[in-house]
Amino acid sequence: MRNFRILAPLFSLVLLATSGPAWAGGHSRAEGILVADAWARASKVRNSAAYMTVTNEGRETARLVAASSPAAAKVEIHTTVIEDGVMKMRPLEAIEIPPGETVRLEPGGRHIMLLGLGQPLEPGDRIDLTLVFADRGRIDVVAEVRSASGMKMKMKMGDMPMGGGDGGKMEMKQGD
Ligand SMILES: [Cu+2]
Repeated sequence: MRNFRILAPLFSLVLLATSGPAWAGGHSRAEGILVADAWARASKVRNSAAYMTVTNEGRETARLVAASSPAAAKVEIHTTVIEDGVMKMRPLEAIEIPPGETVRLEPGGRHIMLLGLGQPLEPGDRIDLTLVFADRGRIDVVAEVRSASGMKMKMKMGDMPMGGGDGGKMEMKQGD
């Protein structure tokens, strides 16, 4: 199994004990924010995406404004839109989580886009993610890599060739 931890930047607080049952499944909590069920889609191409749930346990709106990972050259916050029957991804400035609410990042919706992977993501791998929240600091998360075939996707739109697990078939449109 590959281990991306060796690439972790210095600011990473790496609590990733060794492998084994001690790992609790990608739950991290800080500054009134709980991140749970973090996972990333297995990919044999240069890009992939990570998903999770983010719960705001604070009294004010939380804003996820950036993310990074030692596993990818660039990490962006994306949403998914459908235009003319075609699924497209768009960068987002931020994801807002109202107090007391949980926002789910999931396939077909908002996600953490991993661009320029250093190496393919194989099921069972784990990657570090750092989420940056405005006014609340950073949260380090471990995302387990899962195969796309295990996803419960309901995206049979048009002739879009979903599935197959390479994650590289979505059309990307930057900006605008
Ligand atoms: Cu994306």
